[in-house]
Amino acid sequence: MLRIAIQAKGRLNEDTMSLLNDAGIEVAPAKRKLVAKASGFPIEVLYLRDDDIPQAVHIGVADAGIVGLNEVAEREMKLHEVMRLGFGHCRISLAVPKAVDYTGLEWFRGKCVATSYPNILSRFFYEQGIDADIYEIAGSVEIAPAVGLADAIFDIVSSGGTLIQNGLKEVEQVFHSEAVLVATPGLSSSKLEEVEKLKFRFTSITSSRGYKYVLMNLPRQQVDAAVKLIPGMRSPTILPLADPDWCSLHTVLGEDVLWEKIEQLKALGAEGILVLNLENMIV
Ligand code: PRT
Ligand code: ZN
Repeated sequence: MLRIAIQAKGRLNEDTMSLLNDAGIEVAPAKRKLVAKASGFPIEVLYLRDDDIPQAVHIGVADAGIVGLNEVAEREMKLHEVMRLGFGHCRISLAVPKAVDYTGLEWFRGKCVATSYPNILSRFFYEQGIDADIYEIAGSVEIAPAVGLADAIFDIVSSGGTLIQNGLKEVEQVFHSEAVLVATPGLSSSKLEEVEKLKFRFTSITSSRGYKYVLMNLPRQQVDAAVKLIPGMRSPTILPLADPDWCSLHTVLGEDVLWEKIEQLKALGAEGILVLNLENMIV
């Protein structure tokens, strides 16, 4: 039985729960319980604060965990990174008051920077040869410059709205993060096998994201032209129809090209076009 640590509540919780669910793993949500049994996979879920997940996985209280890369990097714990999960994207950036005439990293020399990520920041400043003071605060980092606690901040940015609201501007993107599946280094081979099975399920879900399954009827004489339109390795499936002049074409299309391709296929005479969601793609 594998024990996996996930965020009890917060930004990663919902996406983590739906990933587990899409992978056929049903688990009771965190209420007052710290540990919940799941069905559909031999797994137990440990609900924790995200800050505590890297250590729990490091010491083996949990065999695996789903957490932001930022937390793993900040705790400086050696963990086995199994896969990136494609959600919880954000960056950790240096930001300064809007009015600052920022000319480059040199600006930070001798300045005081407030952050909840002192380790990532001090590594960065060390690598860049910048000597600055790092002031660690747990929350509401973005208000530090306005109240005179610091000259600048180093904090998570996603849309950038919080910085703007606080009269700050992003000047250096230092660290890019997303949710990752991590495991305890040196797991037993049977547990590692379970982690690999989990990875297989997650990969089939993350691979299908951004794609649609498209099917349509097409005049048979247009098949060659249609095949040329459809990109790359995902060669379409062509099936005969009762009417010999027509066939049915099935393919997988990326959402970025979906509408453009559909318009082109329509121009070739495609009819009865269906666009379906893909749940899994075993690649
Ligand atoms: O209670 P617990 O300790 O578990 O949660 P938490 O409050 O420490 O973390 P939580 O739930 O806020 O975030 C969990 C993880 O989500 C982070 O560690 C990141 O990996 C990821 N993530 C993705 C984010 C954001 N996007 C994000 N925008 N974490 C925080 N923010 C905050 C940021 O701190 C800032 O205040 O959102 C604000 C900036 O957002 P924008 O969109 O205004 O730029
Ligand atoms: Zn936290």
